[in-house]
Amino acid sequence: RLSQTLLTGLNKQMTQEALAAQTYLSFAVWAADEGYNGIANFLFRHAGEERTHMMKFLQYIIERGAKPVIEAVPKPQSDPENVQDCFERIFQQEVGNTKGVYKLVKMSFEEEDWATWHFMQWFVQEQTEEEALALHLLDKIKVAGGKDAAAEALYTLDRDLAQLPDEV
Ligand code: OFO
Repeated sequence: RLSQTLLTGLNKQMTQEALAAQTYLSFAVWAADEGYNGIANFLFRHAGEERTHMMKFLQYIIERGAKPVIEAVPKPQSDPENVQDCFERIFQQEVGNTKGVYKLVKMSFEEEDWATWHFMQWFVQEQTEEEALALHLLDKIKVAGGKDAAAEALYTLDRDLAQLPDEV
């Protein structure tokens, strides 16, 4: 059975994933409003991924015979200043989420709860991919001129992000 400490930790991370989904959602709305429909599309899809992560935690807690608690989700951040700021904040959010994931890996290791340790490995891999993707996009934006990127470069990025393949 899950210990109370691990249950609290997993539940907290579940809420964190819900917050990540809300942040992607609110940034997607911002991008759509600014006319970046490809970026908005990418962010909307990613909001869906984060919700899937939230559900993974929820289902795992149930599977282990415990009861998840659906908490209030904090308000997402205010709108980004520009496209570079948008992806910088996304990267920071992913870094924060990775810290939460690592904490759970450490806790499950210390408790010798190998089921939870194993469950968390998927998230370790996922966070590596998500941080790499956010960094890759940030590099692209920086090469294009950062916050002063030319309209043409942003147009290309916007078009590319509309086509980026989905992954869950
Ligand atoms: Fe849930 O993977 Fe990003 O945060």
